[in-house]
Amino acid sequence: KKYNVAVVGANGAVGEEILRVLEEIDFPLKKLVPLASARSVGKQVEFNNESFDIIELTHDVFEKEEVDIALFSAGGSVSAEFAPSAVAAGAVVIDNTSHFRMDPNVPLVVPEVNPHDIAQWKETGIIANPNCSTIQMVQALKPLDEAYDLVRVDVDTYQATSGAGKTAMEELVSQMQAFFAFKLDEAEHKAFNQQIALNVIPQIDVFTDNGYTKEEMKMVNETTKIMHKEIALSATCVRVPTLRGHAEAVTMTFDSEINANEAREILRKAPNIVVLDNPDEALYPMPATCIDKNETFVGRIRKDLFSNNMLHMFVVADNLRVGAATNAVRIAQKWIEMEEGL
Ligand code: 11C
Repeated sequence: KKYNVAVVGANGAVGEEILRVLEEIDFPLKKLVPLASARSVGKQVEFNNESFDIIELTHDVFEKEEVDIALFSAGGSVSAEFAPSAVAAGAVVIDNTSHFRMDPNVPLVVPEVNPHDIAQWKETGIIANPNCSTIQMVQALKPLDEAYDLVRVDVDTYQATSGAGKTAMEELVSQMQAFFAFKLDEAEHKAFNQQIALNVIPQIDVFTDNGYTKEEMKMVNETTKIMHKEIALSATCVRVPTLRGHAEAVTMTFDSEINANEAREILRKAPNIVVLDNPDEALYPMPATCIDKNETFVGRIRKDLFSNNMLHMFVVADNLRVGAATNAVRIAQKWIEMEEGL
């Protein structure tokens, strides 16, 4: 069977990446339906070397285009308003925004971690895609949890500007240009509340009452939901002046003693994980080496100096791919497998 697939926000940073992933893999696509707001009508997106006109996102477009699978990536308020129309038209919605993630009736899925949760889609018609920084982390945590029983995670992130969308990437580039013109002090910032060029900002999204940001609390709450386990987790999320690729320094505490070599082998065998870990050759993951890749890269795997139950690692993935587009498409593939009883 082949499927009509709508991409909502088709010309956004994540939407464009969804098109690239659909091109690269053998997806049973009947028709692509690129949707965006009225502002984008008149623009085109490229798919398989063809230009497709963007179609305006309306409540009845899903029925009219006979959409089977709707991948939403145009912001929480757009999902809130239009996902119910897609569901009413008979489509399954795979939502990239945070809007439905913590709804107990909506599954929150990373296919390498909790694929069976997809079956819950029937309750609402919606499957939520987690936050980018959560996805790459839980992919690496899951196999280690199975081996050693994870009890606590402390994570510091180094998140690229593309996490905040295309305008945020442009803001970094224009501030760098201003720097080379000796005008950085006059450069504007809108996407971030501080200068991002030649800086790091220890704030992503707004602060909540407990002193942690929303981004940090997403990592706490989403990890618990995806892993079906209360894991003590503390995050410090930091925006850095890169364009793509989120990096994370992750410290894990387990209920049993760990062995770093064994942990490295466990990660080597884990799905969609690539271990890059050879200090002698300065081999470790970095944002520059993960761009356009669909795998999550792990390195700097080492035991804690003071505790036998603690392990450290550095995890890097393309936030627009693994952290958004690739995960959404993998959910769609799993959903198809389940629907077709494969
Ligand atoms: C960032 N993680 O890097 C955010 C972007 O909940 O889907 C993703 C926000 C989300 O800014």
